[in-house]
Amino acid sequence: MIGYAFMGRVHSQAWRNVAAFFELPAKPEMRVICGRSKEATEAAAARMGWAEAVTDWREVVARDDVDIIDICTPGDSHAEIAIAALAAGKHVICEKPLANTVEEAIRMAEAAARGPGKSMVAFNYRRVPAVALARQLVAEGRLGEIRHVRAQYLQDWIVDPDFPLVWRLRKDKAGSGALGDIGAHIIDTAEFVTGQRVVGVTGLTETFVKERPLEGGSRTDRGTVTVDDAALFVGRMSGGALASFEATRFATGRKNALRIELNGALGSLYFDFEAMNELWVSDGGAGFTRTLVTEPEHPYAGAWWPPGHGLGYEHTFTHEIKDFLEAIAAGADPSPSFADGLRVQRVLEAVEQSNGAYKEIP
Ligand code: 4PW
Repeated sequence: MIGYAFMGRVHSQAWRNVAAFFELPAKPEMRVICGRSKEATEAAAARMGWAEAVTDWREVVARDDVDIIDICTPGDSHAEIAIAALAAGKHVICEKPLANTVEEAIRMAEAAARGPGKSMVAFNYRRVPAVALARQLVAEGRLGEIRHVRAQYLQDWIVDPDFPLVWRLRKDKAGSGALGDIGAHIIDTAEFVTGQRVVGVTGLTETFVKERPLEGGSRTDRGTVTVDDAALFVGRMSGGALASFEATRFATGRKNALRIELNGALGSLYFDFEAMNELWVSDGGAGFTRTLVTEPEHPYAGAWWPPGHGLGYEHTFTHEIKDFLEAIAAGADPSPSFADGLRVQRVLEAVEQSNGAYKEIP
């Protein structure tokens, strides 16, 4: 694993626990974790269950006793690490968004297509049982032809103008702001649940707080925010649906509200990650009915607790690692692929470039 911060921690717990809950074709061994600070990486290895800690990712990629590379670094290093790992014959799982630019994502998708290693981009919300169930209902035709996709990802962790200029607020590290960090998730969720692709978009982005305190500096020591705080865009899906997307870190009171609502000719469904064990479905009659997605026959749910006991954010990563390992063992292509990640990247770029199509109302 390369990286040990937020994503490193949540991926680590997935690698640690996956074989305890799922029957797997092979049991992962947590061989080595890599980070820039020796001391912090050693502490992370001890805490999270990695056998060794190193500070040079090239050393990890070159090792014969490593089969899989898990990239949990900021976006500016995804392309270099993933392409080197694939060239060394490793399987690669990479955090989202796949890259910081379309050009990088193209090179990553090309490297993935060359193989022989398998690769996956970590859009973990596909592995929420309720989201996977939503996809099943759409595929079974329960909603009929889909007319509307309404997707939102609402957070509020940077509402305070004195929140520091962390890497997620720097274009050189993160590529974009709310757009790529959380907008990428709702693009993928919309495509996954509907089975349709986003084929065109127009959108707006805004940076509300233009300068923030530098990390580790005083409150008066401020730097420029180089990414968007919020992004709104509308688009068309390949099956004819109209879609709207909203990604913001300024939705005061909303912590991690990834929401999607679909309206079809026969019915609708609604999901909100802040109540992630629930799926709301309407057959077109009076309102929506709640399904608690914790029954053994629901996607992934049978491996865990008795009905009603519920799952959390971390389980989505365990499901992701399980699916990745199964695909590798079967010689199949994991999903979502780097090619899927590239497509999302193209949507993000199109949103950023589309401001020209916006007409101001006098
Ligand atoms: O991938 C997303 C992150 O980059 C996460 O799921 C939530 O939003 C938590 O942090 C950001």
